[in-house]
Amino acid sequence: LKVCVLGLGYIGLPTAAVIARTGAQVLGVDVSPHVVETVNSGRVHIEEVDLDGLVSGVVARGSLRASTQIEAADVFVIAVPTPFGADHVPDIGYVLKAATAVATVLKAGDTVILESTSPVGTTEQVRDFIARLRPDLKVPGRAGETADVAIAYCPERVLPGRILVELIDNDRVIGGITPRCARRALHFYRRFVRGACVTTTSRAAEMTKLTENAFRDVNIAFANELSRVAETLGVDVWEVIRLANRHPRVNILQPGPGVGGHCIAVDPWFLVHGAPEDTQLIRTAREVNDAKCDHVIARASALIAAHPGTPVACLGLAFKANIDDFRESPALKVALALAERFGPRVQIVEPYADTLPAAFANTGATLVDLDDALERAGVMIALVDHDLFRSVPLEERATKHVYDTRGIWPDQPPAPDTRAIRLAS
Ligand code: SAJ
Repeated sequence: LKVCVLGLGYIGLPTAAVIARTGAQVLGVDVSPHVVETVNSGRVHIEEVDLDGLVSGVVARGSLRASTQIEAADVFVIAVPTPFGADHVPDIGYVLKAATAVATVLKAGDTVILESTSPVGTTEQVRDFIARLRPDLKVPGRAGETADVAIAYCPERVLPGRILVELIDNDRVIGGITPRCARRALHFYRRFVRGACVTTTSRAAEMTKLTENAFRDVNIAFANELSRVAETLGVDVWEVIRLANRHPRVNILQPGPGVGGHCIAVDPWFLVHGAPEDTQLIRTAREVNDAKCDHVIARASALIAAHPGTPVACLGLAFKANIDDFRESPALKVALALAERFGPRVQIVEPYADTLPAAFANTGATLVDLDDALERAGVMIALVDHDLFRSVPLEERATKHVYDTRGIWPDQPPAPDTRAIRLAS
């Protein structure tokens, strides 16, 4: 079996490597010559648990290679980004570009699978696109009709940090343009997926993926809203959530400085865009989570301003705990806003960074290690729940003015002045 994976990012590269391990011949295609060169030398350009060993193994065995040029294959897996443009309008330009490339080498009997998170109807658009580019091939239309190629949607659902485990163990939703397309794609996923593979239509599969991430966003928004309410009422939100979660049917998520990453903060907008009149809750959840980040900036600024001249430690830049991914990170947004306002007073601790991101270049903020920060800083803003930060005992924090946006230190006595802080905005 020859498989071509388009896009060698956080999803495409692990997927290509896992398929290559099953013995298939895999070609990974990426627009970046740097990525192609890195993979061909058996190395990886992204951090993911155990990915380096897997990639070096399959490249050494000759089952995975990379190129900037597409080649003929039996199965094409499209795993390119689907960002949104102005006004949160989804941009499927990379998907259509990948489909154009596939169309140049597509032949009867092939299967095309879209994995990128996409607005409902995108897989049908890919089908129409291929039909226009390749009128010699019969694309799938109605159930029961024969077609030359199969086209399906199968969303990735893996969690960064657990990608290799979840690629294999998670259940997969496989949506065909027709039931035959779904069955062909199912046959492919069965090669490496241990979880259940459930077939449906491409539109239902597209909406399922968006629904999963919107569900999480709405639930995080609930927790973030509670944290604002608790602040106003002078109650410890972490305790309230712990207590409420003792109810057998209540399971509240954790408040934080906002929602980051490339998925949860983006995908709900695809639903809003698809049905703007019907998405008040989903849209509001997005707004609540974005506003939480601004609220944290205002509150942290007020705490810092209340202690003139005191060095400030911002703990964490990553978009969530224990990963090196800073994409769309609320922690980074908060730290940058504080660095821009308070300059060299701001020290940043991020165990997953060797240098500060370029955006901090002219702020005067510095990257320091945790010990230095604990020694010098009088104000501490905890932005990411990395294990390293959780491990700081109370005696190293007791004398500091702490704003713990993630609830990582339940034993931290509220600093007398944090409760009373008047918001700058
Ligand atoms: N967050 C909170 N409070 C929580 C949980 C998360 O503030 O209680 C924040 C995180 O700190 C982070 C953001 O939400 O900033 C997103 O983190 P996450 O762990 O919820 O999700 P991602 O973006 O790493 O991965 C999600 C997953 N989707 C779901 O759990 C429904 C993953 O399974 C998807 O494959 C991935 O999106 C994706 O690629 O779509």
